[in-house]
Amino acid sequence: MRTRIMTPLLLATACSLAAAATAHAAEWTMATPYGDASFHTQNNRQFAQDVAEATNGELTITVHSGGSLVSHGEIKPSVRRGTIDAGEVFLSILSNDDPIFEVDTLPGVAGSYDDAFALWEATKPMITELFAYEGLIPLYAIAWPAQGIYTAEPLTEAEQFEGLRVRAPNINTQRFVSNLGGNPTETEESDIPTAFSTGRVDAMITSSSTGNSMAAWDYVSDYTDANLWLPKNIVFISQRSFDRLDEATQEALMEAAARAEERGWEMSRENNDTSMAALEEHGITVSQPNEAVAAALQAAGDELFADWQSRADEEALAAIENYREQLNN
Ligand code: PCA
Repeated sequence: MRTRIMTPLLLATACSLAAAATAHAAEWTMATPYGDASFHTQNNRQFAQDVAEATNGELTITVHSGGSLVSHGEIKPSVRRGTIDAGEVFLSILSNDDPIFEVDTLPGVAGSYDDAFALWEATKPMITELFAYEGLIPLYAIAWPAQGIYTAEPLTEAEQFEGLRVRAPNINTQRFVSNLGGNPTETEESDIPTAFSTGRVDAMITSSSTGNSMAAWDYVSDYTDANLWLPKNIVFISQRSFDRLDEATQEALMEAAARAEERGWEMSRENNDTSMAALEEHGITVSQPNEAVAAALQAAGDELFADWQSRADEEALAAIENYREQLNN
């Protein structure tokens, strides 16, 4: 019987092969502002696991949640610079770069999951092109459940918005609050508990999902399910990081991304159901806006849309037109 003892030469070859394999495997970092309780983060972790499995460890992605690695506003610049390889942001925080990024926070455009997905499909080419200018590749975008209003009292009259300090997740929602007569404050999701406990805000606009993961019942008593809009998160990577991967790994990554998008929209729907139930279980009164409140929301929304139209360029306006035509067919 031959022994398995390696000659020095064989040993050297084996070692250098192992070294080559190690040098080859890519280790990526991904930053998200959302915490571990968020279905978006859970989906991202599943995506990372799928990628590692599909590539036999050739590409591993470590997801840093809750803004622990990079703050929300710094995520896109960091991926652009190559400090990190991948990131997730609330798409509409990019509205200063281009108004197309905030179409999913406009009332009356897409008020259901199906419409929100159609809106994503209609705007994806333009968004992909804008990201490409910055050396970025979008991987997937996923809607949050519809946005509603959390208050510490039942919301029965439009006048209640006067002077109300309302936490909002982006500039557009802040404009909406101002149109209603309220005082908006932009606050990151992870800072919601502090904003309430230090008395900085009285109310907030967000989804059932964030209300649930941030334990809204500790601060407010009512959720007005106003179905304002279904805003999205977008996950993207650095083109440079992508180009360093071999073709098979690139393909596996894109396939896992397509699956993550499909799974994410499903998770969002399910999360809306479980979150609504959790809000009620914890004593939050969930209701639809009454006529007076609905009329005020509509008026504030119309103003918001008109303002967006005045800022949007022809390509963005055409994307919305296209989307509306497709809905009608
Ligand atoms: N949750 C995030 C974005 C929209 C949502 O539903 C937030 O409120 O910050």
